[in-house]
Amino acid sequence: MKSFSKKYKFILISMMILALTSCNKAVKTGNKNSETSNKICISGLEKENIEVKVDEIKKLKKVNKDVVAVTSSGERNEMNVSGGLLEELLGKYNKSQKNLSIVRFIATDGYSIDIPKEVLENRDIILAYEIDGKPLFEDSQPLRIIIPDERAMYWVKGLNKIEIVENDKKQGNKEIDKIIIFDTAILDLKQEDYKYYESVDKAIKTNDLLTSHASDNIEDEIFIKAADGLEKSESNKVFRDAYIKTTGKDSPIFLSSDMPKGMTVKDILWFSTGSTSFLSISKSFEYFDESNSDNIKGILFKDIMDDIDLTKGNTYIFVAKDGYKVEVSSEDANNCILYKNEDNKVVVYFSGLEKSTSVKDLLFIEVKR
Ligand SMILES: Nc1nc2c(c(=O)[nH]1)N[C@H]1C(S)=C(S)[C@@H](COP(=O)(O)O)O[C@H]1N2
Ligand SMILES: [Mo]
Repeated sequence: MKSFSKKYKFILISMMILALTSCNKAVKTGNKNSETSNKICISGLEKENIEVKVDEIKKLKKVNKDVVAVTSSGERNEMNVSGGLLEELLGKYNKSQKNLSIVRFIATDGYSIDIPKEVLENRDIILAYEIDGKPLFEDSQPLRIIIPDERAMYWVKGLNKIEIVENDKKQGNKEIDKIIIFDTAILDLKQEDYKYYESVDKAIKTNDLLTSHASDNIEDEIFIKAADGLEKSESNKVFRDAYIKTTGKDSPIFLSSDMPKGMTVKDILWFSTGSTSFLSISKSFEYFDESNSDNIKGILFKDIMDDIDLTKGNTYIFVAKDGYKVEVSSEDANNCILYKNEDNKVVVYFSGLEKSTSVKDLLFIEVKR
C-alpha cells in the first residue's frame, strides 16, 4: 500500500511538472531564433492553466476585417486582418468576455496590457493569425490581438498568454478615502539618476513609494490616469518593478528599462491602488482649470475630489509632512484650493478660516469615517 501511494505520488508530481513546463514553454520570453510556438496559455478559466493550440484558433469561425491601428502618437496604419474571435473561444469554456472584469494579454517580449470592462463589453476581440493575407510570425508567436476601433496599445503582438479576471474576483474597486500628494511624498524617497534620451533626470522606485505610503493597502491592480485623459490599469507586480521619473520631460512618467516602451505612461495625473490615490500637483496644474481664492491662484480641491471620485464624508483631514493636521467640514473642503508656494511646497488654503488652517507641505487628505 505504501509503495503504491509513493508511486502514485510520483506519477502525480511528474504529471504536474509536465503540465507546468508545457504551459511554461508557451509563456517563455521570446527568443527570435527559437522555433515558432504553436500554442498560447490561458489562466483563470476552470483550471489554473489551459493550453490552446493555434490550430484550435484557426478552427474558429474565420472573420476578416479592414482595420486601422492608431498609435499614441496619432500615427494611422491600415491593415486587413483575419482570425477567430476570443468570444467564441471563451464560449467553449462557458464564458463570455462581457462578464469578465479584466482580460490581460501578455506577449513574448514582456509587453502586457489590461483590457478594461468597457472594451470587453462593447468590442470584438480578434485573435488574428493573418495580416494583409500573410500568416504572422512575430517573436515566435503567430497571433496578434486586434480590437477594431480601439487604440493600437491594445493590439498585442506575439500573444503568449491570456489572464482572465472575473467580476466577483475583481479587486481594486474599493472606494478611495485617502489622497496622497505625490509631490510631497517623494521628497523623502531616494532619487536615482535616470537616463532619458539625451538628459539625466531623477526617478524613484515605485516600490519605495508604495511601501512607505500605502503598505497596508495595495491591491492586485493599479489604476493610472494620465493628463491626456488616458486611463490604464497595470498589475501590481509590473508596477512595483518599475520607476516613476519625477523630473524632466514627460514626468511623472511610469517606465523601466526592462519594460517594452509601449507600456510607459507619460504625464501621470494620479494613480490608485486599494483605497489610496496618489495625486501629482504639478500635473494637476496642467489638467484642471485654475481657480482664484482671495488672490491666491490654485486648483479647486472639489475638482480633484470629483476626478478621483473620493468618497464623500462630513469631515476631511488635511495632514502635513511633519504631522501637523487640520480637520474641516465638507463645505470647507469643497471650497479650498491647493497651490505651490514660492519654495515649491504644496499648500492648502481655506478662504474664511483662520491662517492656522493653511497646511503647508501637504502630504495627504483623508476622509474621516
Ligand atoms: N508584443 C508587443 N505588442 C505591442 C507592443 C509591444 O511593444 N510589444 N506595443 C503596442 C503599442 S503601444 C502600439 S502603438 C502598437 C504598435 O503597433 P505597430 O508596431 O504595428 O505599429 O503595438 C502594440 N502591441
Ligand atoms: Mo503605442
